[in-house]
Amino acid sequence: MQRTFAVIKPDAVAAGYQGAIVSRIQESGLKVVAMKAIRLSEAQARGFYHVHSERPFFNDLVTFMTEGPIVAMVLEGEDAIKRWRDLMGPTNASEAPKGTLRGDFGTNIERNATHGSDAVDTAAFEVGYFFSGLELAGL
Ligand code: IDP
Ligand code: MG
Repeated sequence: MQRTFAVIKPDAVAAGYQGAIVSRIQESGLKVVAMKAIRLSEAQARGFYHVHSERPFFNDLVTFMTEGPIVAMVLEGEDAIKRWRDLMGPTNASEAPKGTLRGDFGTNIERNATHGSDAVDTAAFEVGYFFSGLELAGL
């Protein structure tokens, strides 16, 4: 069993795609073990994406991620990190195949509907950044 961190980004929440995206997660067999809607502050978004702080798109990314509420989730299943990345599709939503979440619900390389951890260590950091132990217990 593995856990990964997932986000429905502000573009997809504003468009009302939360329900469809959660359905696709559940249909894939991944279990939603924690979920909350929040609006990130600028500092919180910068902290979440700190690995990208030197990238040219960082400031735009922070602006995007703070423009409205997000839905943060912890997903569980065998090989959950890779399975969630596969369900999302490639980063650039304008090139993502139909049938992937980014292909179906995203717009472009920035406004791409969803986030997913890319490795065991980033999943651990991201789950802990958004959820306390109490919020993860008992499910
Ligand atoms: P990922 O979300 O597929 O793991 P990353 O390279 O980790 O992709 O980038 C994090 C997020 O930053 C992307 O999901 C996207 O929203 C945004 N992003 C990535 N590359 C670019 C870019 O070249 N221009 C604008 N935004 C980008
Ligand atoms: Mg990434």
